[in-house]
Amino acid sequence: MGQYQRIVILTGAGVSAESGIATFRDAGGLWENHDPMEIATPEAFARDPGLVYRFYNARREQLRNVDANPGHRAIARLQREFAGEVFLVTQNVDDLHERGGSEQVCHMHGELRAALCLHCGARHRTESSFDHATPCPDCAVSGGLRPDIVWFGEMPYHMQEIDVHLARCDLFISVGTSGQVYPAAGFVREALAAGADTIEINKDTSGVSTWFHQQRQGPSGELLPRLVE
Ligand code: BV8
Repeated sequence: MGQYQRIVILTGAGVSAESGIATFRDAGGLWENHDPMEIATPEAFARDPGLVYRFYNARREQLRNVDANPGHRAIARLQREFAGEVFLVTQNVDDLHERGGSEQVCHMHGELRAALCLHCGARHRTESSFDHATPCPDCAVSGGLRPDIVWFGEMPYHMQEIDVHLARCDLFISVGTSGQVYPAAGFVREALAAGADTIEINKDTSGVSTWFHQQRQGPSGELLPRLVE
């Protein structure tokens, strides 16, 4: 890695899968007989808020029973020890990168541990379940708290910051993502346009594998520590 100055790492559900968290597509695609892709939408929240609150409360609850894995810890070590710059952007909404030791984590799809009040706009950290009846800790109004998660059809967070890092990186590493969801799936092309080398780590191939100079196939929990050592 010594030949690089500025690394961007993109992670997806495959990195958390090593901690036992089901990915979007490997989980047999159903949760309570619903397609997660159908639940992670503003329309689903408007149509059946209880289902959407239950979906995120269950996933937030699951965080109590899992821990960061060697893949998360390898990324955190690289961020600490690499002489140049490492920018970590994740599609994952769990807090496993933070629990693996990463201090800089760009959550482009939001976070399970955050709630957004639609009445006053305040964002709150929360490890507990909440729903329509839960009053906002700031404005005390109930009925306005939603998961602070970027749903399909909503603009991902921090896009300007991400684009700046992609435009100047010399190495782009994508780990554990199926390359099906945009704009994240298009980041490799931005990195290539910047002249960066590109490496994909995945247990299979992805929708964008052909855009990578290197494809390393296998579990991220094994391949990331090898990449970083
Ligand atoms: C937007 C939060 C614009 C929710 C998520 C048609 C064409 C192109 C694009 C679109 C289109 N129609 C609609 C769109 C846009 C849409 C999109 O891309 N849809 C797809 C489905 C076609 N995108 C959006 O809507 C985005 N917003 O475009 O906004 C805009 C512009 C202006 C103004 C307003 C709006 C917003 C997308 C964000 C949605 N929210 N997450 C939640 O978590 O509940 S996305 C969701 O999918 C998760 O974040 C997940 O991380 C992400 C992507 O999935 P992956 O992480 O890749 O996970 P997946 O299960 O798919 O794959 C796992 C991979 O890991 C696999 O490859 C597997 O092989 C690998 N793996 C498994 N185990 C391991 C492993 N690898 C290594 N080791 C292992 N052990």
